[in-house]
Amino acid sequence: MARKLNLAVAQLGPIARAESRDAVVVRLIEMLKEAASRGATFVVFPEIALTTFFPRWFMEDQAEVDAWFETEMPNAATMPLFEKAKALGVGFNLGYAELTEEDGRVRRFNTSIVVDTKGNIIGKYRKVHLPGHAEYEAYRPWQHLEKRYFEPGNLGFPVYDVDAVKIGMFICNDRRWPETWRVMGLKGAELICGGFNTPTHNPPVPQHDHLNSFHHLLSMQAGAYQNGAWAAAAAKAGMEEGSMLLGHSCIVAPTGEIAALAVTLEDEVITAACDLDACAFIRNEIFNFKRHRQPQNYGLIAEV
Ligand code: ING
Repeated sequence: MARKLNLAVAQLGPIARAESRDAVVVRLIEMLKEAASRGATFVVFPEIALTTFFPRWFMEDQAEVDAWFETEMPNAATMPLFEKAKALGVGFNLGYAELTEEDGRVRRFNTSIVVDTKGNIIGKYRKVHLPGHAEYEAYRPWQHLEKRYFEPGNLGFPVYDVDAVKIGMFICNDRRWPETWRVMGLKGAELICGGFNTPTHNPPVPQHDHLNSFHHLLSMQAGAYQNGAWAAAAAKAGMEEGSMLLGHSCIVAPTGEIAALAVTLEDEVITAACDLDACAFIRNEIFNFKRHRQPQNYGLIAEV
């Protein structure tokens, strides 16, 4: 009997700067219900899913910056989502901006969590690869200040057992880095998932704007295939406060084939019946790490 995971990806359309977390959570719950109606038991939500993508603005007042962060999870705004998911028996992956205190100091991360079908937070990931810049750059039509507002993640690339499925997370830019995928592949991830906010115009290299979707899908399909894992990415899509964000939320099979693809730039649920046993055809043969890898040649990859 094949081990099946009925998986959904919930793509968000634009979130206005003034849109409240409560209003966004209503949208998330609508998609959660749609996913459950199609039999999904796990839903992938976008990166920084509760608010607009605030790193597009230069802010100097720390209180103004911190208003975009969550200091606890769940909290008043997200509790309805956790409760509805538990009631429907659906787990989920959710991205948000995390403000916390660790080692005696305030820390700020671009974070995501995996929650099981009973509403328990099983694990957390903090975005390792922060794109963009830390200071105001006047030439840009919008900023991309993740290096200003977040620290690089300090949790590595964990893989968690979520209702008996091995799930690892990336966040946005992480998906472009093969190291992200390989670490989780080596840990036996069966599903590698996460959200993204990808402007279709990248000011430093506009020559590649027309390749935006290609690079996104190339990264997802390569990562899935080269590690024999199912992969899923949830976009925050559409024209958000003047910045057109890529859609193409997707579910990719361990073969690298696209199993589901979003076709709008709005709130949209895509689903796939993921045969987790399909990972084995890749993991036991072409990418049988034990039999084929030669790590004594790879040291340079992990050097600082
Ligand atoms: N966003 C983008 C991403 O890596 C980016 C940054 C935009 C990279 C356009 C390349 C081109 O998908 C985030 N949030 O990481």
